[in-house]
Amino acid sequence: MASNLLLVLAICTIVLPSIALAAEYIVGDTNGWTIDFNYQAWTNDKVFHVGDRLVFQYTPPNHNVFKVNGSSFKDCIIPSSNGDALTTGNDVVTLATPGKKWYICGVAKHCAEHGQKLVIDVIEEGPAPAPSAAHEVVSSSIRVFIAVMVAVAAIMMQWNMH
Ligand SMILES: *[C@@H]1O[C@H](CO)[C@@H](O)[C@H](O)[C@H]1NC(C)=O
Ligand SMILES: [Cu+2]
Repeated sequence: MASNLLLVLAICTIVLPSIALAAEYIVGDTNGWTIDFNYQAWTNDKVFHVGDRLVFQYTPPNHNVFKVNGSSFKDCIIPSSNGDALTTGNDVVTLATPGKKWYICGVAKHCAEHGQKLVIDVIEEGPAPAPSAAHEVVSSSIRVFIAVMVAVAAIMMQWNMH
């Protein structure tokens, strides 16, 4: 029985941290989604992975969120259909695919004159060989090592009980 528990722990040691790796980002942190904030600077120290989430926080109807393409982003072209906008004030966007993603505010001239626009580059999750991912590779090796040690302990306990 005790060894079964340890085996479950060993599995959790491997599986749970992988799930927890999906990050959630409050866009602009405590500033939220607003005008006259440098979202480009906000992204500088962040790496966005597939599965991560963006949360746009604001007081509706002061702002909204449109996902647009690169050219609409550059020129702040607001889509004509308001139905395409996110408007709850707590808009959660799951980053489902890799590549560049562009978001703008469609209210007044917030995008064109107040910089309320966000562009991010989403990278694929997995064993990325990029140097910036090196620490993640190391930490997952440590997780596997811990899991193996727990499993070995479980097997030894089983022997002792026989
Ligand atoms: C970008 O989106 C706009 C508005 O939906 C559209 O008119 C335009 O053709 C798109 N541009 C590209 C390069 O896809
Ligand atoms: Cu706005």
